[in-house]
Amino acid sequence: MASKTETPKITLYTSHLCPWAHRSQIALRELGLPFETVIVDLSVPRTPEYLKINPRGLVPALDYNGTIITESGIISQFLVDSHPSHLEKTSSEPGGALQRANINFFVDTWFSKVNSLSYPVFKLKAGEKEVEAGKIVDVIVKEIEPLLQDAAPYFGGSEKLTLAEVQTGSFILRLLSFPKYEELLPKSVLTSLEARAPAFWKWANAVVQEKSVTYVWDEQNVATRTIARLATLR
Ligand SMILES: N[C@@H](CCC(=O)N[C@@H](CS)C(=O)NCC(=O)O)C(=O)O
Repeated sequence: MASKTETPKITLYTSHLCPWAHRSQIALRELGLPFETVIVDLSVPRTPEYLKINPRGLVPALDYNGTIITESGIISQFLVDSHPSHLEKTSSEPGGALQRANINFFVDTWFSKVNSLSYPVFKLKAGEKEVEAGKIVDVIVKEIEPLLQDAAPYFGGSEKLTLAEVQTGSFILRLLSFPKYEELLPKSVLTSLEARAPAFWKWANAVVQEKSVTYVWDEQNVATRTIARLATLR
């Protein structure tokens, strides 16, 4: 592998529809690393070539100087560890171990408590979502809001994005965009979050303004395809 100062040769296997792959896109752009993009068409079976790259057949997969790394959370952490930056301190820097623990706790809380509630709500029919969507808001108020009290505007008082936003940003985009489509989430999610989780609301709205978060985001396309896919599941 290249030393930290050399520019690595990177290829990202991705789909711009996938929130997990989107995490890698955010990390690479925020680190300013040049990379090639290979779009994997998820609407057809994976090719034997791609299954050699990622035997699980999932995106994202990262080729970093010829070594393949998979699983989006691990890819982001690897990139951040290989290229020290504003995204996260190293564990040996003063305050680094604690910052890393705090970011890990935030990301773990988002995925274990909030994100896990989202897909069951998407799958319900429009008109049946209000109560279950309210539970997403309740969990954000209880679990996430206290962790963002010092956001300025980003996690832990950071002026710039951190690994916390890299790992969650693509899901924040969806949470703030999907209430525009009643087949996905009710509009009340937004009004409730603004009223009941002001720190989250301010933070989330800053996250979705960032170019590194939005540069591969095509809201209309993602929403339309998600609605179509959910219709086949019901
Ligand atoms: N845990 C994996 C999840 C990746 C994942 O679920 N990717 C989806 C697209 S969003 C995928 O590749 N699905 C394969 C398919 O739809 O056939 C990660 O974080 O990288």
